[in-house]
Amino acid sequence: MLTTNFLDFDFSNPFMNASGVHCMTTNELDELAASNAGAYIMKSATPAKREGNPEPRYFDVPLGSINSMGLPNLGFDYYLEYALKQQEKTSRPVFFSVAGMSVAENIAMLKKIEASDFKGVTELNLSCPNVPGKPQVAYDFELTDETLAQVFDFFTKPLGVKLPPYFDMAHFDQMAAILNKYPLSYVNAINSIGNGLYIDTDSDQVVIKPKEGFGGIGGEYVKPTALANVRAFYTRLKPEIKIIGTGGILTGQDAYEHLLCGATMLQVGTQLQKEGPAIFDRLQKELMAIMKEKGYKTIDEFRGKLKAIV
Ligand code: RRO
Repeated sequence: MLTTNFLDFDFSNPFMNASGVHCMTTNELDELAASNAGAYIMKSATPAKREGNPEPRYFDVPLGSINSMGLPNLGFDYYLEYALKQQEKTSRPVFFSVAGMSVAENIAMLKKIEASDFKGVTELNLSCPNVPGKPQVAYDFELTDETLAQVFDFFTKPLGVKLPPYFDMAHFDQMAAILNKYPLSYVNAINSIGNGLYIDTDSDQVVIKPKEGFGGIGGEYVKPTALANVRAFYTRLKPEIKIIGTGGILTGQDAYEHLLCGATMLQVGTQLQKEGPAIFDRLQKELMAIMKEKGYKTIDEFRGKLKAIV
């Protein structure tokens, strides 16, 4: 049984797409809605439609992927309209990702969500690594604090934040202390590891065009960093703030590890891009096989129960 209670809703299973993958158009979103994913999230929206960076801007590599999409999306209104239409058909909440290019843009979009009939979950993406000249918000602790202070002045619907990976215990401590000040519903760890470089030595060339080949890394490469971030926040955040684990989930085993670290929902990016929405059937089968072998009937029996060596 993979049923997962998250923000007072029972999802049939914890698996979702990671924002950005298979969720830009209503066509792709309809495919996710029809798949066996427990839930799905839409592409991060900006107030107006954006073309994003020049192509090629996404490249699959043997151990993962590199991308510098640059936030291409069809604009806030497109996604709001889709979500409002979907919620008429099902009680399962839609996840709405917003990624403004400034605090003012984020506040403007969140005010529209607050004022609308949207009944789903909102994810504030503070970690896009790919917009030239715009550093990731969540690497600026003061800006993150200031943004959340402004948001929670008026926002009352369920809200989570998408974080970039952190690599230092002091940063886990500092970011957790900021997040714990607010009535956040969840944190989603991690976004891609920003500004990696993949090289093709047949051509001695980079593989994506924007930013001279620098881009966000996902897939197998990032699992240990993702697990560390899930665990670090699970052990530091107040229990009301749940964790979505994202990064390096290719198999049921990877999913099991994220859950052991404390994740409640699980998002799949690179491997969904490689395999398509049928991946959700495979992941569920593989996770259930592991649980059966270990004698677990529900995820709650082992969530967060990672052991230290004593
Ligand atoms: O669109 C992108 O370039 C992008 C975004 Br907004 C993000 O949050 N993470 C990522 O790897 N790419």
